[in-house]
Amino acid sequence: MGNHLTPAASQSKLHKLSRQRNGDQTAGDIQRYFRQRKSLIDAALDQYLKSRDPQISPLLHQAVCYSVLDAGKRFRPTLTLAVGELFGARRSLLLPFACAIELIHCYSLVHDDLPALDNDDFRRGKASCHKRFGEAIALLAGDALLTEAFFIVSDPALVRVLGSSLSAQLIREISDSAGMRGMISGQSKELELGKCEVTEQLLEDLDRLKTGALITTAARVGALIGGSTRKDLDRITRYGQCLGLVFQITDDILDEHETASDAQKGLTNYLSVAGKAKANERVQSLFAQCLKEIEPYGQAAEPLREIARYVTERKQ
Ligand code: GRG
Repeated sequence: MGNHLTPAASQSKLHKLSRQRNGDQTAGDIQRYFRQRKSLIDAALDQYLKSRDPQISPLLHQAVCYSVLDAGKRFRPTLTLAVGELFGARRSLLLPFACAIELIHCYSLVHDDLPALDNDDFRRGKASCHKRFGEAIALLAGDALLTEAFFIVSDPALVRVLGSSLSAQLIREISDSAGMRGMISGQSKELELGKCEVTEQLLEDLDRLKTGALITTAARVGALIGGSTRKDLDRITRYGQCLGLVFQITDDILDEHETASDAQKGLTNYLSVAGKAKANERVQSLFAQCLKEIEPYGQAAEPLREIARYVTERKQ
């Protein structure tokens, strides 16, 4: 597993980074910070997925690796690392959870692209999993990714270090946000949108589940592993909730052309209901809320500030 970083070293690195943010090389430093986190996550994902267990069907293995490796922004696992590091969590404990959350995200993309749902031919700049491997294998690859996430975080060696109570809490939180109280419910509600009057509030509630739940959990997991206080956990939860909503609204804005053609088919999202000006306004106000939540952490929260800024201003 990746490099160990002790809580003290992690904090001092963050403080160093924060001090640098006031200097001249700020943008470059923060980019380096995120590039480093992404490489760590990519390396850990490689390690988890590339190991060749002879029991794994070669075609399934290929489809799983195809759907996860060598692409994706790794936004959710980066968030787990950044929050965890703020609270001095050990990176070796954060990485398995960060990777598990990314696997769940990848599974949701594979299943969402299937003809029964979004019917997308392309994902992450290449053919979607079902286009490359067929629907049956794509369905199984998604199932395998979801299951593998829980295999990784229930590793007895990890549970021994975290303690059974915290391990159970983390696993339950992840199941809760990915499952029928979270992401899946959001997706299911979206399928039913045509049956009722669609308001901005209704869409926000739906987006909080479909996209926001896993993002909020990605942040909370970092805080929980770092042993944050209840008050800090509540702050990070609110930060994650606002961030999740920003993520989905900016996604709707980025998909403006798709949104327009969806609207002709009677499909709605935040952009088509609220309009671009209001959607942008909402993004800015949520961004301000994100910043407010992490204000008490001062310079040490600079990576979280940059994550919020990145999501607010993102172009992809
Ligand atoms: C079908 C199980 C299932 C769930 C459906 C999350 C979801 C619910 C579907 C994924 C499709 C979608 C448009 C979700 C909204 C969230 C979103 C913008 C996902 C794309 O995430 P990025 O931009 O993708 O982080 P990368 O490729 O960078 O990881």
